[in-house]
Amino acid sequence: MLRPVLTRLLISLMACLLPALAPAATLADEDGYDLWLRYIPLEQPLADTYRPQATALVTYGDSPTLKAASDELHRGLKGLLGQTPASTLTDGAIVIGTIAQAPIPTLNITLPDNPEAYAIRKVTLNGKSVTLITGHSDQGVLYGAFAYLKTLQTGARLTDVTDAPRVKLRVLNHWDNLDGFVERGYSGASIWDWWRLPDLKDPRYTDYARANASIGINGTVLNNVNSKADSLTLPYLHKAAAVADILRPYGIKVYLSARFSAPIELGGLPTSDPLDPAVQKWWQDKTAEIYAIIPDFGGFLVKANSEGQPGPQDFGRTHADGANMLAAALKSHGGIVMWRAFVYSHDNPADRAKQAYDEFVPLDGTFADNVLVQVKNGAIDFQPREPFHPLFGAMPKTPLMMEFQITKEYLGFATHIAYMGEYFEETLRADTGHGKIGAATVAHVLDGSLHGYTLTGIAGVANIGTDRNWSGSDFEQANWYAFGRLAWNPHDSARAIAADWAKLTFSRDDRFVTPVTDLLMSSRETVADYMTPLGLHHLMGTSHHYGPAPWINDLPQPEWNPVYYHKADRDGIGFDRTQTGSDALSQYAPRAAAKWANPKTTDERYLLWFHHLSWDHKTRSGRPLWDELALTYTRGTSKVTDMRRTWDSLRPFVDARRHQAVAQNLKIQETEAVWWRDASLAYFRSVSHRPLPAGAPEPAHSLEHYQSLRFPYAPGDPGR
Ligand code: GCW
Repeated sequence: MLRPVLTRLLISLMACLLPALAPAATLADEDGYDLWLRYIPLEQPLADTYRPQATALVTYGDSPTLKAASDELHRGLKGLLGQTPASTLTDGAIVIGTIAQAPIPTLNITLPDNPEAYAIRKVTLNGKSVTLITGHSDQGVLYGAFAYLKTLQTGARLTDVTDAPRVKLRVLNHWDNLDGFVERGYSGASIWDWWRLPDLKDPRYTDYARANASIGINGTVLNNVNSKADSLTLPYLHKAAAVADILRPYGIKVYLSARFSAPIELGGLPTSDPLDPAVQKWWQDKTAEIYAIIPDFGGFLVKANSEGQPGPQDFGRTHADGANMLAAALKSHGGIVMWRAFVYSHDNPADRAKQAYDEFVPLDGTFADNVLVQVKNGAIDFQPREPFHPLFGAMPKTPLMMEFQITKEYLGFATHIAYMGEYFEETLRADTGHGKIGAATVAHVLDGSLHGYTLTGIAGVANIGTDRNWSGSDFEQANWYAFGRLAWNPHDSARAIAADWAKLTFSRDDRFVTPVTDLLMSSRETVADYMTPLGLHHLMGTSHHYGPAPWINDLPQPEWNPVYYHKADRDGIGFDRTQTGSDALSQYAPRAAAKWANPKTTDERYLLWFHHLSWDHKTRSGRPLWDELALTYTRGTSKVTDMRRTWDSLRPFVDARRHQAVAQNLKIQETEAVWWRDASLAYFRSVSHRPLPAGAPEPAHSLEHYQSLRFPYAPGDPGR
């Protein structure tokens, strides 16, 4: 009696499992080079009316950008549908061209008033039923082509689409040095082979351009903000021009980080005082020289009077004096200045979190109209969690642009999975309190709608290098992808973007997409839990920023020491930024500040950022703060174990090579999460003198062991 039941059970179990396991046999190994542009054959028919027969692809107009669009569609359609389209107008054809290009005006398509807008429409042209991809500009058409291919690849239903970016400048910042080293780079060396440029025409540069254009990125700063003046010399300008030539058809402009002291270092002038006429002339001549070589040069990014970099304050001038001098040189050429607000000073005793606001708010309204002030997402430095920077919303007369960090200096480098899309979204959706509820988020500052900025921008510190998979790991690609999508539309959904990325990069199967999207969406919180729980910040090792070192207290600048940030002692922990402390809270508009003013009502993920509290402080769970801290660390580590399990269960949907690569990283992440927990708790226990609560395991090693660890060869460390 039992046997047939068991057999039936077994058969139905197999029936459930087999389809799930089926894909594995057929999945060819991939190395990640193709990113989200894999164009592998569509495994199931698409039901929608836009499914191309791939009979034809017709281009109206002729330009390098239209050629790039047409090449991409050829490549995509051939890969996805297995056929190379012809070029005659037939039913089912895809037609591309700008809205002004005959015969497209006859179709009366309307587009938003934005030069980069595009539309995809099912239309009848010369009696043929075709899919039209059009835009005001060739660049718009290119974006439409990528959007069309994305829809095919994700298996979405293609209805009429009209879209335009909400932000003008969508820019990558490479922290790449001229010798190939990438500051905070975890994916190999710089992709810019300055030595062999300008002769080198690396096909990788074209693929870089394709990948960036596919997510709407339209600018790239080639060199590190900690810059060398050499990048402004003629030979290096020719090298940058060679890169610009390759990127141009893809609508990507080249920018350079400019060293403020270049007039002294290159020009032999005694000063780089921005009010000195000879200095002004030097920059005007230099700028003219650049435009003669790179006619569509984007402009300069400047880190000045920050972490030892030269700047206008060396001559008693302000940041605005410095930015405006460069802006004047760029103005007639159409260039812009991105002036960074990442400033803090060792001789300023004020809370580091307050210094940029104090310095820049008084300058509001004094910057030239081709200057943007580039502000990091938070007031300290790309920590696993930071409240949004109080400058957002506080400079109504100065376009502020965002600086996100795509490369994960403080979130486990390229090894740990931490989906930055979710982090970016958290910042973008934060209510600044500087306007109507629902219309005054950080995203509304950036898209210009809150203060009527006409110049808008979002920058991201790139995570791209020479690694075959570009970003140091397959999952790092998600952060590059999400950055581009959110720069295009800062109101977009990080979850929807994660799902798209998972489909494009691995599999469209729901049994894969749902768990991977969930994994991505919770991954950054997991990292915050095991590195910097409850609003702690800046607890990592000196210089390399790899691993925990909350005990460091002997560095010359106070704010370089983790103890400056956590202030833990026998009685309690946390940085009091309320009125009784540094009062950094007062830099926020009242509505935003109110959320964080009282520890009882503060979202506990920000608790110790704003409050110094007794170890006995009762948290929302009812547990005392000490226990809550220990259990949050522990929760973080067990969530990494869950991530490993999830990934293991997804083996059938991923080629063996990439599955294994990710699995190996997750194993490292699990080990390092435990290290973070154990080292941090061993230290905080030595300060609090409290026993670990039930559920928080005893650290594997002594505190002295963790304190003795050294990492002289950590990647990306500028001090090594
Ligand atoms: O996050 C810190 C980094 C530095 C970086 C600096 C900055 C480019 O540790 O490596 O320098 O910020 O943003 O200027």
